[in-house]
Amino acid sequence: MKTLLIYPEYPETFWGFKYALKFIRKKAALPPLGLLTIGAMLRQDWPKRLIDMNVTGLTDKDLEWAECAFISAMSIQRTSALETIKRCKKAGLKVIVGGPLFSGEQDQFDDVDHFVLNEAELTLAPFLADLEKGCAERIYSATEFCDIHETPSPMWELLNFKHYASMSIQFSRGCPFNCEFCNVTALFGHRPRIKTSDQIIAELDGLYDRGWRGQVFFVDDNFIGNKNFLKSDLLPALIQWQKGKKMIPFNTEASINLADDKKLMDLMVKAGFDTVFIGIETPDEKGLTECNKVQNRNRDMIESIKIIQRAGLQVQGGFIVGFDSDTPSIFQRQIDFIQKSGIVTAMVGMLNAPPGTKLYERMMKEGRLIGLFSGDNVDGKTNIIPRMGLDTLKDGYSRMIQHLYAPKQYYQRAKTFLKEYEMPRTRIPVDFQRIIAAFRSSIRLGFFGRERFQYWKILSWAFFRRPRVIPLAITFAIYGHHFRKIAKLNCIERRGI
Ligand code: B12
Repeated sequence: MKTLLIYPEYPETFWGFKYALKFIRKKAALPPLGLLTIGAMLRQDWPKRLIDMNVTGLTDKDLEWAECAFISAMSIQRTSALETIKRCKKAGLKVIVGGPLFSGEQDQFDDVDHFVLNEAELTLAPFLADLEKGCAERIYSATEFCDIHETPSPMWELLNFKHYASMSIQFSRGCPFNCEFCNVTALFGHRPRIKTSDQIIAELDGLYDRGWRGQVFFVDDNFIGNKNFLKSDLLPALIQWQKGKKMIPFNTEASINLADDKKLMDLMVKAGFDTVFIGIETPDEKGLTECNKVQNRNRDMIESIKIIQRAGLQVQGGFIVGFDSDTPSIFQRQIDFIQKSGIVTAMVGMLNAPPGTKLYERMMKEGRLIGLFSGDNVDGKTNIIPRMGLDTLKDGYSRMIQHLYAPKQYYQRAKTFLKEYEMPRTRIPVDFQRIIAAFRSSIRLGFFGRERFQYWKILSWAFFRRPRVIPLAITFAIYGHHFRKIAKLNCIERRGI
């Protein structure tokens, strides 16, 4: 069966990096790993085409060629997913969908032929078997979690690498913690399930052998869910794998207790990790208790962040305002915390209740749910009625993001980080792409940008004090440009201008 694997378009978002990608002439930050994995699970003799609509259009020719479409999406891609499903149906294709968007919203997608939900490792084979017998049902779902030792390597050959800023691989699924607002445990379970080191090395080899030399994102919910295995098995294997190659930089997501394990941090840095995203959420102990963020409680979080930065890992952070215990003073406290932490990429969102979370259930019981979760927790919208009042929350939030991404504060934060950061010795050499990006940023930001003063100030500081961090300073400048655009866009949308 001729198959299209389609990833709908996402709107402009914080993590979409649309305005930053332009500097390096890339079209998307990351590939659709779910679809590449599905591709490897379908029959080998089915001809397949990947259409990531974020890098290429879905043409009528594609639709004429195909017999069926497998579509994957997050909630944020809802609009494009609906349009795409309609087009596929009109072209007479069988439409099969899966991924986070479809797990709780089947009633909104009348045109879909088959929902293959939860982890495809469990639901795809029964669906395909029934399809072959001509008796496929409309919905396939699972209540268990799969063994990811069985997960095949992504079908990299479907991908045109040149459009992407980074590649991604997945080592584990699930998270040992239970934060009230997060749907990871509902989607992927509480016990982290891990792949073997051999699986990971094979996936990396697949990328490397096809010529990929750039960043690789380990898209784990919490990379350090099984620390013993990391220290005794995976990280030594990665260190070995990097030998004789140009260092391939890795990044991932982890919990803040990473700071408590010096050996783990050192091994991660040695293996090539340079950045971790951490859910910090709030400096307020009451807020942390409320959302059950036990791993962040009773610790000096600023100090933990600095420990990680000094170990050689950049910390990116997620922050939330709008907890029941928050008072209007929270906005300034968050600003002060973020500025002091040197977290340059600070994703600040309003508390939202995604379906499937404990928070969603609580809000439902309390009669405080208002509408659908937009799928983007940093768009200045929420689907709950906050205790402090919606207007107070929105105003405080708006002021907060304007302040945090304003050139002066943003570059100040970057400098705080660059001073603290213990840059690992093993860095990738400056490549052509970076040189072009540096040139473009100097024109776009250094001459025409409203940040031009700050731009040259940080570069001259780096030039005289820490020349090795210049490439990073330029990267931050480019990210800052993107964040300001997104912040502005969200504010304009909210005010209905
Ligand atoms: C990597 C990642 C990203 C990457 C981008 C991914 C991409 N290709 O664009 C980045 C960092 C950019 C990102 C950003 C965001 N993300 Co994100 N992200 C993830 C993460 C950590 C891993 C996804 C992944 O690659 N998994 C590995 C693959 C193999 O698994 P998978 O995609 O789930 O696919 C499996 C099944 O779902 C199923 N399946 C999937 N698709 C299909 C299709 C068919 C037809 C079938 C049969 C089966 C099937 O089978 C696969 C194998 O089991 C997940 C969390 C998670 N653990 O999944 C969150 C997650 C997907 N992200 C989420 C969110 C909310 C976001 C943001 C909106 C956050 C924000 N506020 O900005 C942004 C928006 C993105 C944008 N571009 O605008 C949510 C989505 C929730 C939802 N209901 O939509 C998740 C689940 C995290 C969470 N805690 O809630 N994200």
